[in-house]
Amino acid sequence: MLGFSVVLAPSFAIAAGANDHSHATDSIGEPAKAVGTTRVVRIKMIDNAYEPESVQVRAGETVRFVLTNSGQLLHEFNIGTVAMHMEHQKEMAMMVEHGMMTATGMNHDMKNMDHSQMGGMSMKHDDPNSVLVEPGKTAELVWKFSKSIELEFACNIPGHYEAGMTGKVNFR
Ligand SMILES: [Cu+2]
Repeated sequence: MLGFSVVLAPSFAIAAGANDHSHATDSIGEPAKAVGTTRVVRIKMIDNAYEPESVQVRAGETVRFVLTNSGQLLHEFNIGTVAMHMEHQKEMAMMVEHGMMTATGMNHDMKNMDHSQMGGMSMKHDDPNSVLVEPGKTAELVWKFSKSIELEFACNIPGHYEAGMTGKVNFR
């Protein structure tokens, strides 16, 4: 019995850690409802940058981001720490590799497929702190910021972050 739990403990720790990561949104804030939100921030996406490149927010503030993709490529608006973006870039690269998205859009036929046999990795792009916007489209992300920490909004589609598709969230 002792041997059993010793063997199980490490894998459980890894699973819990992975879960903590994908749902660790409490420190960066949380998704919110647009109802009652007064602050609207419009951000234009181009290939490959945001306009403007920074936003000012207050701790505890709820912001309705209205994101318009004026470029020719698919873009993401993701609120997170630099470490989170680095991690998400690996997931995005995997999704592109598996044909879930192309340079210009989502593969809507595959979006909701169950890829649980792929090493248990979820292939759904359903992170609450992120939205994908196809060329010519407008999407919204309503986010409640919790506390003043180092945050960036970024596009984690392969190559875009490196090309400079990132912006600063400044707490005032
Ligand atoms: Cu992009």
